[in-house]
Formats: sequence, structure tokens, C-alpha cells
Amino acid sequence: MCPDVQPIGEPAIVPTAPRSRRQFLVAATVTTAGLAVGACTSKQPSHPRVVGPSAGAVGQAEAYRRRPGAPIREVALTAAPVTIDLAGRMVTTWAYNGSVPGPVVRPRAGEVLRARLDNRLPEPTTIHWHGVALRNDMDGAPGMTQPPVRPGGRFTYEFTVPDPGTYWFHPHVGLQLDRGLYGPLLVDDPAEPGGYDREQVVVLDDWTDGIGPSPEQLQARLAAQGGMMGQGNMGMMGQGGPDASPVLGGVGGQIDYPLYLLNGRPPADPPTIPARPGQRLRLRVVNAAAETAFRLALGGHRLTVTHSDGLPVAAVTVDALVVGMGERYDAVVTLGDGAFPLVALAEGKRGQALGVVRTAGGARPAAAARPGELDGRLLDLGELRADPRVGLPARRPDRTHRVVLSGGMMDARWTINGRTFDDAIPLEVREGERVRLVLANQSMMFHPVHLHGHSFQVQVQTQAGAGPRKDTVIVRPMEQFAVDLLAANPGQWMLHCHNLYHQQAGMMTTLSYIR
Ligand SMILES: [Cu+2]
Repeated sequence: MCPDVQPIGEPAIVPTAPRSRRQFLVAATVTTAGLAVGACTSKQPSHPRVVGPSAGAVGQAEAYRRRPGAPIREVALTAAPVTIDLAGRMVTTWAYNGSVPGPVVRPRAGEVLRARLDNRLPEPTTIHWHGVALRNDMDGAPGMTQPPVRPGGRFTYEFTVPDPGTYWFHPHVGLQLDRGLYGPLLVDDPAEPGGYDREQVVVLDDWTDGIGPSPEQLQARLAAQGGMMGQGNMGMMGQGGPDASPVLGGVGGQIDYPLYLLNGRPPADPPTIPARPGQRLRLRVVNAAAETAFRLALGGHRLTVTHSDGLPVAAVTVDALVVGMGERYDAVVTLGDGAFPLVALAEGKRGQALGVVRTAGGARPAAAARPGELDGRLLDLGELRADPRVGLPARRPDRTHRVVLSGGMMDARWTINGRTFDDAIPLEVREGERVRLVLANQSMMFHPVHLHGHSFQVQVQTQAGAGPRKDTVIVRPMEQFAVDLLAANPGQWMLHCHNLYHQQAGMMTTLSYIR
């Protein structure tokens, strides 16, 4: 009997042959349907076996995380159509619990999050808990860790939340993320060291739903775009030119969004963040956009960056920082006296999102306010160092995978190691290994690469092993660097570009535990 291990599909495959994603899906589908018993009688004992989402090892990893008597934090999330007010314009979109962003989900580290999802959308959905090292079968990867939740259906996610920090949740199906389906997941630290007086979540988004082309129309235009670039194709950016971003090493993106939102509000109706002069404000910044990186600054202030993707770093003080899709940064500012523009410039695009940090009376900053800090000292990934509490021990990797990112704006096909997801060859690892991923961008666009279920440590050349822990990292055109992870969370995990349109066009593979 091997009820918790899924053999690889076709007996014809020799044990060492790479298996494609398609072959894995066959096995996964059979198991999901509860028909795996026959497959357990594999006649190839030496055949490497996939550690599937229902494997015993997944339950063991969860048991290791879960403390006896851990409190259960219950939340109810309903994904449904909703009408929202964007500066007086009523727009129908999809959201959680009727608001954009969705509700703040806020467990403490060590608690069990029990989140009931009711799907009142007209299409199937899932929730992915971005950045959380959770049990594989709760990861929300459709067709991989669970069947998608059908319209009218319900699914309850239940998992231990191991690490404090700033995370978020969103669907992992189709183009749903480019509507209003996202929300912050803040995991409190029972031993929070503090160092701030108040905090504010800042969720950034690029917005088209109900105002510009639909996400489906944008996807179709990207697919049909070869040869049409820069010809005024509605909703599309030109290539390069004045909109190019030196920080991102090229274009900011391909989609020219009509609006950018900060906590669900456009610049014409910015949210106010109230505080008192002299207070230390902790900003928890989440980029929930589908296709836009943001350059964030607070007029008249410097930002002391304390966390990347939820995990602590040695503090670095800058004027501005660029946040890629899926990334999070926490930064502390000591507030002056007045009303200050919190600006998130759409990097390499036109437009911006805006909030107002107000500690005193005075005029509201203009919707197009461009504080000088945006052009000041920018955070560089290479200067971040993991806090020693979360750094990986120095160790040579047991296994190295190259992750080549390629594709082009002219053919709208984006690949990892030359393959789109439907044909991808999983990156195999074994539990306990130190795994190195060499991220190599061989395309002319930046890619925020996101790994599910783990955070890796960026390997900085000047000080090997000491870079920040992250789960999403921007890889610029023609750039290459390594990230290391400890393979301590068995299962099948998505590795993909967090540009939603690149992901949908194939830029996704699997980090696949075998044994
Ligand atoms: Cu990409």
C-alpha cells in the first residue's frame, strides 16, 4: 500500500527520464478522483515517486508545524460580483466579501487559519495564500493541489500559519487576479519586537475592470500583438521609448492601465492615513497588481525597510523602493507635521496610485503629486541582508536547477526552460536538500518570479548566502542570479512569473518533491 505517494504516470518512462507536467497531471487527476489504489501497485520500486499534495509527508510537515492546542482562527470569504465606487464611477467587478481589497485576514503565527471560501462567481476559483509555508494541499493551485471550487461551491482551507509577516491571498485561476480578488494576510508575531507606533497596510493594484478593456480582451490583444506594437492598440503600451524603466531594465509592462489604486481607491479619491506628528508608522506594502511594478515614496520622508516578503532584513533607509507584482515590503517612517503624498508610481508606465498620510491640517496633495523622493535613493536588492533569525545556514547546495526565463513580446509565449506550463518538466527535489535555483532571464522584460510554499534566500555575489529571504523576486532582462531554499515543505509547488499575463501565457513550472 502506498496511499500517500503518487507514482509517475506512464510505465514506459524510464526512472531517470524527465517527466512532463502533462504526465504528472494524469497521476494527480486519478488520485483526486479517488482511484489511486490501483496505481499503488507500481512494479517499479526504483522509480522516483512524486510526493503529492495528499502524501503522508505533507501531513507530517504540518504536524511538525502545529502546536498542540493551537488556536483556530476562522474566517469566511465569499468571492462574488460586486459594484464598487472609483471616485464616483460605479464599476462592477469581482471581490471578496464585497470590498476591494478584501478583508484583512489576521492570524497570529502558530495559529491555525480556517478559511471558508464560498464561490459565488460564474466560474471556478481557488485561494492561494501567497508566501505562506503551508501544507501543500491548502495551496490553492488548481489541478495540482486541489480541484477548483465550482460556482456555488464551498471549500474550507485549514492550515497552520508558521511565520509572522505581511502576506496576501488571491485566486490562482485564469485572469481573476486582474479583477478585485485580493486581500492582505497579516500574520502577527507573538514576540513582535515593535519599533513602531502604528501601522498601515498599503495594497497597490493596476485597474482596468469595468473601465478599460476586460482582462480577457487584454489577454487576447497580447496574443494577437505580434507586429502591432506601438500602433495605438487600445490598452497596450508602446515598446521602450520614454516609458522604459532603467530600474526594471526595460519596459514597465505591455498594458497601459487606465487606473492605479491604493487600497482600492484611485488618485482622484485617495485614502487618508491618519497619524500624529513624530509617530513611527509601519507601512506594510503589498503589490497585488497583475502587470505593474510600483515605485513607492512618501513625500518629505525616508523609508526604513525592515522586511522583504514578510521576513526581516537588516534595516536599510532609502527614499523610494520598487515593488514587483506579488512582492511585499515593510518600511517604517517617522512622521513629520502635515499632509504628505504617499505615491506609488506605475514604474515604466504612465500614472500612479496615491494615498495621503495626514498628521495635521492643510491641503490635500494633488492627484498627480510627484514628490522628489521618487527620484532619490532607490532600494537595491543587492543591499538587503536577511536578519540572522531567518537566514539560511551556510551550506553548499545538494542540487541546482537552472530556471531560464524566455519569451518575447512579439509572440506572446512565455516559457521556463523553453517550455510552457502545459508541457513543463518539473524541477525535482528531495526533502531535506538545499536546493539552488539559478534564475536566468533571457528575455527583454522583467519577471517577478514567485515560488509557492517556500521562501528562498537571494544569493548575493559579494556576500554569498546573506541576501534577503523572499518568495518573489524581480529578475531583470538578461540578468542571472541564484536563490537557495531548504526543501522542507514536501509537495508539488508552483514556480511562476507573477506577471499574470506571462503566467497565463505559459511561464510556470513545478518544484516537485520526489522520493
Ligand atoms: Cu514574466
